[in-house]
Amino acid sequence: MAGNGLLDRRHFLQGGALAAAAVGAGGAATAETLTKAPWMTAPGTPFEGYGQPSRFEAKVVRIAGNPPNAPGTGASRTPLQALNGMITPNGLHFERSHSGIPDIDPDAHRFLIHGLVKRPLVFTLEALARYPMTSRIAFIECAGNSAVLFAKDPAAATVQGIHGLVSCAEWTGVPLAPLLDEAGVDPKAEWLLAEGADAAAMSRSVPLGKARDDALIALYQNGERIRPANGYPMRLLLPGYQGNMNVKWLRRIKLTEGPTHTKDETSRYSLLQQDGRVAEFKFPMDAKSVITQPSPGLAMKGPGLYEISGLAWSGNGKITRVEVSADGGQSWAPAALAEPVLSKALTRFRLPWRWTGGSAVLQSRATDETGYVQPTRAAQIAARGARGIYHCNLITSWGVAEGGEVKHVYA
Ligand SMILES: Nc1nc2c(c(=O)[nH]1)N[C@H]1C(S)=C(S)[C@@H](COP(=O)(O)O)O[C@H]1N2
Ligand SMILES: [Mo]
Repeated sequence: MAGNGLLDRRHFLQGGALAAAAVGAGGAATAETLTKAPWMTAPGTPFEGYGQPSRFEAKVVRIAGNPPNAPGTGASRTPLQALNGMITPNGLHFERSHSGIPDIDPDAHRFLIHGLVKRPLVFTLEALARYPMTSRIAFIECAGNSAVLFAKDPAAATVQGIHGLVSCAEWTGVPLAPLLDEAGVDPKAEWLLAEGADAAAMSRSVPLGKARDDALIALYQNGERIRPANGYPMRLLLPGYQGNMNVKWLRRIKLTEGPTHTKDETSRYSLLQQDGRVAEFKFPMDAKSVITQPSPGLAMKGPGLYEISGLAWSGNGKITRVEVSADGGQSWAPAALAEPVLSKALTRFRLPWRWTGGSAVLQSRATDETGYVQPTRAAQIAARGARGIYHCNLITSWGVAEGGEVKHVYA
């Protein structure tokens, strides 16, 4: 068994383990023990056209940061500490845009496939929506997520502030491969350029192999039309690839011989190396995990049994293992992975922990089906230097102080 109170995951199933957490009702609890609440004395409110969360959840919101004098560019972050399961509700999916959110009229929008093809094709949304659709659950993570972990001192921030540029949804739409076949791709084409209909006309180069493998023109997000901020009425979904390549408001795919070297794959979203050179085209997001509960801002309420829970994901396949440490990485215990465990989707992990009331350093470490293991902070900085800030997937540490306060620390 791992040190500092980590328990085997079967512990919760053994009888009586949690009795201490329930309010002691004594042996004589009956229906009369419950007082009659005001909401039981009169009928509730009528139904709504589009539902909203309870007013008591008003604090569960994204936090937005926009650079001064740059309206439109910036990001908002998912409140990971307040969510459970693997799916991000649409109103809380993170947003990252380089030139604001365009107000696209779906009837006026057109999507073009051209370049090295036999038959250029133009689609209306209606025409596209007649093709056979598929659904898949996939995370999207901005390659700039968690970059603050390279800073000299630990950021005094929540899991939302540090890691909130990752979300996971069920995306439904038309696979790209049959559309490419219909256009008739020239054998010389090995890449494509995908461009958005925002004022930035943001564009990225995508290898044709990925486009044929599992690329989707997504039209729906968790069952409803994609939200404006996430690409309405259509976006390119490239499961597991860095967020930036998942071009929103997709208007054009151009088949090309080689990469186009657009602004967003040269000035950004590439990896600055120790020697000052830049590694372009690192596309999949490597395996990563983070503990969401407890985490900074969620103080411990007193010694006893807790469930440590968090999220793990890999752009290279399924998560096969998540280990948790309560002693800063000296000893590890395997967490339970909640089903379904899907390739390139967020995976929820859980592990019971008996907190004695003393200090602890909580960490999680993910392994994916390729055998890749999430690195420590020291290892990632040693391998890369502190300037290659994209694709940061190093192990995060939450320090629990005596008294229960939880803070981001470097272990
Ligand atoms: N057209 C367009 N597509 C875009 C962007 C953009 O600014 N314009 N931002 C990219 C970046 S940097 C990221 S991380 C993801 C974010 O997707 P989301 O806003 O749906 O979370 O969209 C990508 N697609
Ligand atoms: Mo991004």
